[in-house]
Amino acid sequence: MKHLFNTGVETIFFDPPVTDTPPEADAPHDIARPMGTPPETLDESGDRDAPDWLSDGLDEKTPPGVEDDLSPLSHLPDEVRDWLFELFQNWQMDIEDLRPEPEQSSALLDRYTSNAENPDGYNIDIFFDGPGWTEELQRPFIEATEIISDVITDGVTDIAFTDGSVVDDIAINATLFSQESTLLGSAGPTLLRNDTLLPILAEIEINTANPAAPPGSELLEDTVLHELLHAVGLGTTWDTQGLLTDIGDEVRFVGDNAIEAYEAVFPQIFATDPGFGVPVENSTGNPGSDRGHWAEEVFGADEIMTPFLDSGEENPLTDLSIASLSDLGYQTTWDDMAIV
Ligand SMILES: [Ca+2]
Ligand SMILES: [Ca+2]
Ligand SMILES: [Ca+2]
Ligand SMILES: [Ca+2]
Ligand SMILES: [Zn+2]
Repeated sequence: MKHLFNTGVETIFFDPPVTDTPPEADAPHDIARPMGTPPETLDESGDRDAPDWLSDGLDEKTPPGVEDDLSPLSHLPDEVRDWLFELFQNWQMDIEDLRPEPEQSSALLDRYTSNAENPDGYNIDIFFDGPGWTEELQRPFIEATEIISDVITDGVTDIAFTDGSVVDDIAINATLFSQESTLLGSAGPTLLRNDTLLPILAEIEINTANPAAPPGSELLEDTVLHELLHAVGLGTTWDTQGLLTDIGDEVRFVGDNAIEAYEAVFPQIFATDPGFGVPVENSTGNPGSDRGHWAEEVFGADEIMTPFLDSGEENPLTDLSIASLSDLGYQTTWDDMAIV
């Protein structure tokens, strides 16, 4: 497990739009962000508090028995409200004029839970932390968490912290940063379940100043999905789970489901591959990219979990990645297909 700590938090780079050229073997290190903490596992006693972003976020929920006052004037001081009502009565003003613009109301979220209508499913609780959030930036997170809740079909064990916070399946802290560079983002679990090694907590950071991936762009959407997949363990807990094999300089993913999907989704590549297992990236020289992605040289723009995302390409989430989630221990749509 000498590389155990390399995949805790990863970094991905954007390759220039004129691609087809393989990415630089030595990705420039000055655009790599400092690596975060490697994932820890919860100890047997489970004896720890939740991080502040989680417990604070939960505290913001309406306490039991207190109803939200949804009156459009409820946020105003009493005397202002009285004055407005007086105006309304005297001048027969339309109450609609006093309502805040719908756009400005509260579409901006502090927190979002995917697949909320099905608590038995895999629910991602994402906390939008720190400055800079807009609806446009939250939208791809909502979409990507719903995609993952669709492909991971069952929930996993609940985890209770000593301060009372409970994580149903996973809680993710999402922040933004702004760095005019080719960096897209980074993500990884920070706490794993001690038995299954499935993530309890994760962090994700997205760069909003990459000129190739501005807010609203498809590349940023792909980035968010890519990073969220890392947050649930894809690429980030492979080593921890013993799913990688080294053959010389080559690294292969040896989970049964992913190997089956490799043959099913990429038959031509599979047929000419003399090696065993799915080719894993090990040539970027960046500890955030190596050992935590499918090989760029092999899968190019045909898989979202390669270390470089391609502008103007679909960068699809394929059954290869979904099957690898089964190898981590999730129940997925790949299992459902395999049963048939
Ligand atoms: Ca659940
Ligand atoms: Ca659960
Ligand atoms: Ca790629
Ligand atoms: Ca895409
Ligand atoms: Zn990545």
